Amino acid sequence: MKYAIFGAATLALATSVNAQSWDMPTPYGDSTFHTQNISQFADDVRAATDGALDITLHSAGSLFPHAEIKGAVRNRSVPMGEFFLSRLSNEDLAYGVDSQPFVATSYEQAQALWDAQKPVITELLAEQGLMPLFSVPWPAQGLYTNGEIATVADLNGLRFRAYNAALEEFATLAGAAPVQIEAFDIPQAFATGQVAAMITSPSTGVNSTAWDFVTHYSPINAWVPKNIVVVNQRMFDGLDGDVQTAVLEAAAAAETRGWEMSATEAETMTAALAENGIIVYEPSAELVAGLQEIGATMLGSWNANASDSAKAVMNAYNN
Ligand code: PCA
Repeated sequence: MKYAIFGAATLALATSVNAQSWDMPTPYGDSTFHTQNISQFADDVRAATDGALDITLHSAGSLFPHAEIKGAVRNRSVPMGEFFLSRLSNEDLAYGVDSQPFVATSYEQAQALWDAQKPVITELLAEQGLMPLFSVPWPAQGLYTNGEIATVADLNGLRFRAYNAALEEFATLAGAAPVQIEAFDIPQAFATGQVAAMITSPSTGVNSTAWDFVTHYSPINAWVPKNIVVVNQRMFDGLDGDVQTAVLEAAAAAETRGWEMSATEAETMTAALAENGIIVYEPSAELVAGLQEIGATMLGSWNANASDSAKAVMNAYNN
């Protein structure tokens, strides 16, 4: 048996002198545009390196649960991985700026925020031996409920699906009851009555067939949160120079392509929600005012708790 394994390894080495297989976990499912984008990234790397670096995607949290992906890359259980950037806000609020309501609400603002955030979080991640490769936003986040929501008071007491600390705070301030659920588990959570409302993108709404469990959607567009793909620096440094270049070039292409895919999805997936019977309505002025008030409260506590790094991001963004 030992000999058989040795034989297979020798054969693989013979094919390409330094051929490497890398596993890459993501929490999101195969139909998610982010997953399609990183799948293209893996294809690009494979093609550009003649198969010397073969990245295998493990979607929907199949290799590591979302909460463990960053740590798995850090301790080199896997060389690279994707996760929701603002989930790291418990380490430093610099990671969470994109999930603060009404700070950056359009793609243009999201891009300016990423420009401000990138150097700061690159430094923070470097302290953990991690290097960001690319970051791509979800479409702006909207409100899914049963029945129309006219004011914040209508959210009172609703069991509300959350995906990070900021959304949990938002739901709590709206008088709702937040429950943390991974994107992939949304249909199940609604079907079993764990939750009755959520804020997420039109993409995730469509990917989870939201029309099966809610009737209404309002594009409140209060924030544009991002995924990030990181690589373990030591693993990256161990690659041949031309392979490193191929990875960085494919990463830059993936970031550009991902932002374009996201903008397209904002349109097409909102239309798909309506086509599948969901009533899409503009939020009332009163609802927007109530949500903005929650955003202002959250920004107050964010400012009170922000590290120097977090403040540096916000200052760079605002100036
Ligand atoms: N979809 C992911 C993160 C933000 C989004 O639009 C989710 O709902 O978990």
